[in-house]
Amino acid sequence: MEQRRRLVTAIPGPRSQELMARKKAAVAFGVGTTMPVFAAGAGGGVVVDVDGNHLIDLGSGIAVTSVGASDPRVVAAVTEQVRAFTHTCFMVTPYEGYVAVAEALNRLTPGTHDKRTALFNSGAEAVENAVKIARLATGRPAVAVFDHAYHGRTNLTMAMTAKSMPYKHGFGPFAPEVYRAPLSYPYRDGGLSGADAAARAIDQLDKQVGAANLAALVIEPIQGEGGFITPAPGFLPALAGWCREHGVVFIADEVQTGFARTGAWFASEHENVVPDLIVTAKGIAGGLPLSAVTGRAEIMDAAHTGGLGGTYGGNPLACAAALAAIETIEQDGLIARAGRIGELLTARLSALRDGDPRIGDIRGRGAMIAVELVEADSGRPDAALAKAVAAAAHRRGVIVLTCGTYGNVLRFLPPLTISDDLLHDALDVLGEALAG
Ligand code: PLZ
Repeated sequence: MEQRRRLVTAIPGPRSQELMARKKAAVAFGVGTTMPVFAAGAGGGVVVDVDGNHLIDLGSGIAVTSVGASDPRVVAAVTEQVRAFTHTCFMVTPYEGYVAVAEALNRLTPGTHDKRTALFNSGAEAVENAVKIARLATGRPAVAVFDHAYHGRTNLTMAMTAKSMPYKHGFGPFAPEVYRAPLSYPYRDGGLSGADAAARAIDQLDKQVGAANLAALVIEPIQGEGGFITPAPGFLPALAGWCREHGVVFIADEVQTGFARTGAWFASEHENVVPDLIVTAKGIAGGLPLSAVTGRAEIMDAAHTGGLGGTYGGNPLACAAALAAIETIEQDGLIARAGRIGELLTARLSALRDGDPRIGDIRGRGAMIAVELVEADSGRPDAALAKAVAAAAHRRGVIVLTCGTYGNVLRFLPPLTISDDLLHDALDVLGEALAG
């Protein structure tokens, strides 16, 4: 696949417009799309649409295709597996791939303690299971989550997700015993130190819930949908320390930050935090649906036989893809590559910020970088600007996503296989889009 931005029609082209009309007639209105184009192929750092336009991919299908969307090792592994068998159900007649993925996750996740893993299909399903396990292991009901958090769209994870529109609006009532604490948000909390922000959160949880009632504290080490909010140093370790002291299970939701994305296997590692349980999905399986809960054996094994599972959890095709994706990340040095992508993005975005007060903040780690756009005079979130810049980039052939509680954050999550040339071209386009 040619690794170059090339537009041969307007965006969207005629074939995409035809398909969009069919979508409108056949697909539920609630399922939205970021781009008005339909994909025909994807790989490296490029998505090719049905009209033959080559678009630069700065989204990786929301942080999924870290090894690219058609890595030959993933394709070969899945092809071999699909010929052997597509499914038996691990709970009926198990197969080696599932066990091998569990072994790999036990090896790769932070900490040298004895670990166990259970596999599921989606990030939300894994988050739910992590909470189930923590409740059983502790015998406690309550769950602590944070402002701006995103954990999914199922009933329990909607309760855990902070933002109402579009994720929760009208879909209640929500699951009980979920309590929200204030986050560390250096750009907007007056530069509160990590330790002070943690003390504020702990004080609130202590007063309003009580540690003795808390089964788990669930946190994204860098918030994804919430705006790539990167807590001040010390925030995560202080929370983890408090959890340890009070027998609260510390659960890192690394669905978006995990699997090499931030320049480490897991974002928790940047602050030497060892979560009790760690939730993974997205980048784990080269684009196939797979998620996992990995953690301390004594917590994971609290659940009775038959208490955890699901028809498709750890599907053999997804497991084959995951093993190939892990091998690819290791063989191709993609963790270091994520770090270099972060340096390039940060340098180019910093240059754009000089002289442009609308770029309020640049943050994130590795290949997970964002800019928060604000009104130049007031510093208020500027969602309209983010929307306009994203739309202008889309028209010029760059797939870029927005996020944030206020919708004013542009986020960059390219495949780790993208070339420097494509990144520079995309940043040129972004500069033009910002210039209006
Ligand atoms: N936890 C940290 O980022 C998924 C959501 C896109 P699923 N983020 C993308 C959308 O609008 O639905 C996510 C996440 C974190 C959990 C999840 C949920 O993962 O695989 O989408 O269920």
